[in-house]
Amino acid sequence: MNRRELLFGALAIPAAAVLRLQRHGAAHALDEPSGVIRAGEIPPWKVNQAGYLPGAAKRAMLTLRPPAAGFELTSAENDTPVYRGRLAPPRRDDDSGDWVQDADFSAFQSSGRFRLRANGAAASFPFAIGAGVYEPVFRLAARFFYGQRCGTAVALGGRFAAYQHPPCHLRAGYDPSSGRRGTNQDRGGWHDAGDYGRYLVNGGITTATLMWAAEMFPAARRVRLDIPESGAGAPDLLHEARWNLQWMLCLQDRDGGVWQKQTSRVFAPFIMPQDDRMISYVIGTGEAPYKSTGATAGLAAAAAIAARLWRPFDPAFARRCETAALEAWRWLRRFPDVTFRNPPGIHTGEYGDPQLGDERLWAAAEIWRATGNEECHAYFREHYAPYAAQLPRFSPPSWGEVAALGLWSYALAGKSRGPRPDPSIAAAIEDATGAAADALVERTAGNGYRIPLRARDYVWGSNGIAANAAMQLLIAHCLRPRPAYAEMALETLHYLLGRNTFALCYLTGAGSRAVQRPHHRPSVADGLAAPWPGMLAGGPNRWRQDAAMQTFLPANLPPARNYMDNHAAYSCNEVAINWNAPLVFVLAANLRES
Ligand code: G3I
Ligand code: 9MR
Ligand code: ZN
Repeated sequence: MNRRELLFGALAIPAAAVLRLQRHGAAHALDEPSGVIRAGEIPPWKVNQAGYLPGAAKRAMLTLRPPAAGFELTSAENDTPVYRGRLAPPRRDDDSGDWVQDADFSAFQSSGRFRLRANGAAASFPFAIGAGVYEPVFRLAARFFYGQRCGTAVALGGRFAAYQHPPCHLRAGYDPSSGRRGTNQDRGGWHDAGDYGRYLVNGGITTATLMWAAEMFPAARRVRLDIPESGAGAPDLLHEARWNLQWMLCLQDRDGGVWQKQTSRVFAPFIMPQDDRMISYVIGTGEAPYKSTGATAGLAAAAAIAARLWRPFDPAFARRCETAALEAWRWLRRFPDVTFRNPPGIHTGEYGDPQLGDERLWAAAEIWRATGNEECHAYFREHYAPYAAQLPRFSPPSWGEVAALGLWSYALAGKSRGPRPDPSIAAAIEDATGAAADALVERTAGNGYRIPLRARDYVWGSNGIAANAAMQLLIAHCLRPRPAYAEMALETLHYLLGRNTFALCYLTGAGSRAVQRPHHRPSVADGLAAPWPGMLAGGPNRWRQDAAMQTFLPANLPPARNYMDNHAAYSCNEVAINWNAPLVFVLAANLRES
């Protein structure tokens, strides 16, 4: 055992802990145990490191003992003060344990680069105020998906030219759990996360979120992402979503059902994708009907959205998607409740969901909206009510809880062309959505860092929960505009981009102090110092579901502090397509029109 593995900064790691790590199979990953963020190294100013919009509310947080009275905004070029304000009295943020003072400089609306200063504190990182501050961040976060492409060569180009790989995962076959045997030609899609698996359920919500962003925000259709399809006649963001959707269509069987995933049988080690020579197997439930309801509903919903949005650009592809969605629906009527658990011998991600009523509801809503299909409309009318009633109590949508997406799509249909929703149902959904959004607004205003997360939301993927909450507010804003909804969505963006207890930008490649060591195989294996850009880390997870967090983090941290920037800590520092997508959505909503 390497002596370095036994030492962790000033902390000596007991040999027993390292052994425990080895048993978990993670010791190889801990060649350089670092990434625990110590209180003394955290800057006192917490700002959105990417910047603020001139006309929007602008707040930063200061954590300083003893507290300061006033603050200054100074030019980042010559340090001239341009604005002075009073700091709010310190308030305790229970989830992080911080005493936080608000610096509100909303009244200052000029563009430029600035810093915040207060007596007794080092100056903040420089940040921009400008109408276009989120466009480069949007591009970064949206191009993440291109970097996750599987089965093809990837090259980020430009200043990221070093980030590239040749085609990967070209060997495909059927695992016996799929009910089939032999090889197949199923390729493409995106690597799900830090692993190289591809999963239908997660692909469904992710492609849907990106397609909605392209549909709802004209500016998001304009930004060029420099992907192979750029300039090919449709918005780049739609093309990117289509890349994954085409792979999802490959996983639909002739009977309309869809297999759960295509992965190797175990996770690959930390190697580049082209070096992972394991076969990517189509994996099923292990017994008839082999396909799963969650995967089939995910494809049905996403393909229905694609059918609707691709009609003007590529009618043939739109028809193919419509047929796939309708065939998936027929399968769902036969098999409404086939849950998925990993069959014996399969150890990759599960995305197993025991409750599938919300998936069926979402599929019905999207198919009806895309086609006017009467059976789907009837299904939706019969089943929506309990979900609408619970909406104000739901967490934001996630891979396992998609009822809200179905409800919103139904109500949003009233605002666009196509089949008309029943007005009383649409109104009930709008009411519930408003009540849910009001609760998020209230939580945001009451939270020290102005986010809607509660202590119990610091779970695996908490940053995804935050981003989805912001998306939820923006959808509420589309249905029933209220300035507070759009404002509070921005507050969560500030949190993700640096205005948090660690003064850490959770998006790689953005800001001044961003995540350095995410759980992402190419970032570890490529030998480059900086990780791949544009990736949102999972975020604080109070349950510490990996050996690195359990071993290296001090005991009894407040919920929001359960995070370390180490690639072995996959339960707080992995990246994933379904967390990046709502971030892209929120950034899309805040692009400048031009
Ligand atoms: O919400 C509950 C909370 O109520 C409960 O108190 C708490 C304590 O157990 O758990 C919370 O649920 C957590 C859930 O994520 C929240 O979505 C579970 O603990 C946690 O185990 C679960 O983690 C999932 C993880 O896979 C492990 O299955 C993540 O949602 C999911 O995003 C993640 O997905 C993985 C894929 O399997 C493989 N590819 C990478 C991807 C990202 O890490
Ligand atoms: O890399 C895997 C990641 O994508 C998953 O989210 C995580 C939980 O399923 O597992 C990771 O793989 C680890 C495995 O579970 C245990 N052995 C070490 C693997 C890499 O750290
Ligand atoms: Zn691949």
